[in-house]
Amino acid sequence: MDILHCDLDAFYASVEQRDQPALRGKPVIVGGRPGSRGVVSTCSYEARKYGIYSAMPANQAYRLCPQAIFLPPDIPKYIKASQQVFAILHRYSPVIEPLSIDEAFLDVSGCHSLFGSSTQIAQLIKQDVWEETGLLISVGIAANKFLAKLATNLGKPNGLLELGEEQVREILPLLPVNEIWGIGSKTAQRLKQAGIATASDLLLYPRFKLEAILGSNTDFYIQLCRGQDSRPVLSRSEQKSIGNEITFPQDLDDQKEIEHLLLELSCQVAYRVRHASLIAHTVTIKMRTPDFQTLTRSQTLQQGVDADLTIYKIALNLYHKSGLAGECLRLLGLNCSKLNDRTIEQPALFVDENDTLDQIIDDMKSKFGIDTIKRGSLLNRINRKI
Ligand code: TTP
Ligand code: MG
Repeated sequence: MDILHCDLDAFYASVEQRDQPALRGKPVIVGGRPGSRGVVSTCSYEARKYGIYSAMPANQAYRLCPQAIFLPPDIPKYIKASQQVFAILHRYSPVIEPLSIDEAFLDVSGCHSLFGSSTQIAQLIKQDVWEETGLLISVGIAANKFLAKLATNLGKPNGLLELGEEQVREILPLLPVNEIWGIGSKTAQRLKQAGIATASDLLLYPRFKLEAILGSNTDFYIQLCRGQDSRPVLSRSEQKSIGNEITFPQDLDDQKEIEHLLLELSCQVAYRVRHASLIAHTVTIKMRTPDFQTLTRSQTLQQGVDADLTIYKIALNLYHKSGLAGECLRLLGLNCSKLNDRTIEQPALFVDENDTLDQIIDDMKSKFGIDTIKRGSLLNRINRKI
């Protein structure tokens, strides 16, 4: 039983209750305000008793519980808490797969001699998270990812549940299909129409008929219903690289124009690196000449980078030293590789004034869409075809 699934309880609402003691024990709803068209991001377990859940319209939540305390989300505060929690998880295993801001898988198969059994590791994680962040985290333990996540959900809140073979044999057959990881409400509805309400119903149903509902995922779901899941825990750093490239409609030899495009590529790639909570140790540029010769130039850095202008400076330097500056190109690319998790390594801040600007731009991009904001130096390219 080497797979742990960890998920903070009522995350955003718990952070608010932690910071404002008057809110503890009360129904707290984080998200849109009643009277607006907003929705509930999450709510405290006290509010869940009234039937309130994530994504419910705020107006409906208000009707169910008018005395609830509605709060707007404070995303920077939640990101800080999330980083603290992930730093704790990294103490107990190097093999961590983050699933969301408050949720991750850990493979602890290589960690027992250091920290004890899986249950002991789960206890240590819960204790550290509580003592250092004041938040409760539920942990599920099982032989694979599907069962570990199921264990967390069954144990919540403040859970620590190990699902051994015997418990799996008891619980799994009766598991409603909508609680099987990956089966959304529409698919669950179609399964129910076919008379499939539970995992055991699904296993008894003829495979060829099942395929009409589940398509190419049929065998995967059959395996899950048997309690089998062979997917490994994949840490983010196993993501090999993040990159972008542009093929020009016409060959381009204007050096200033190419430098401009390099800045644009740097901003796009750096944003994706930061968005995945990674930092890069290698920056590579790729250039293709009109006769289809492809040339790459790389720089590997001891300290990881993730800032727009830091990556741009490196890329620009590589371009100038490539021997192709001012030459005609048909393609330009930029790639970041040797990626590390940001929670275990801080990026280099040698252009630190850009960090704040990057953060503001990232915030706006995640709130209003990736194309809504650009650096002023890129503005003259907006609406122009590359
Ligand atoms: P979850 O882990 O799904 O929910 P939770 O932590 O609030 O509650 P629990 O795990 O105990 O069931 O999501 C983590 C955070 O992500 C949540 O606190 C708020 C945010 N979130 C949204 O903003 N919208 C959503 O629809 C969901 C599901 C979550
Ligand atoms: Mg959670």
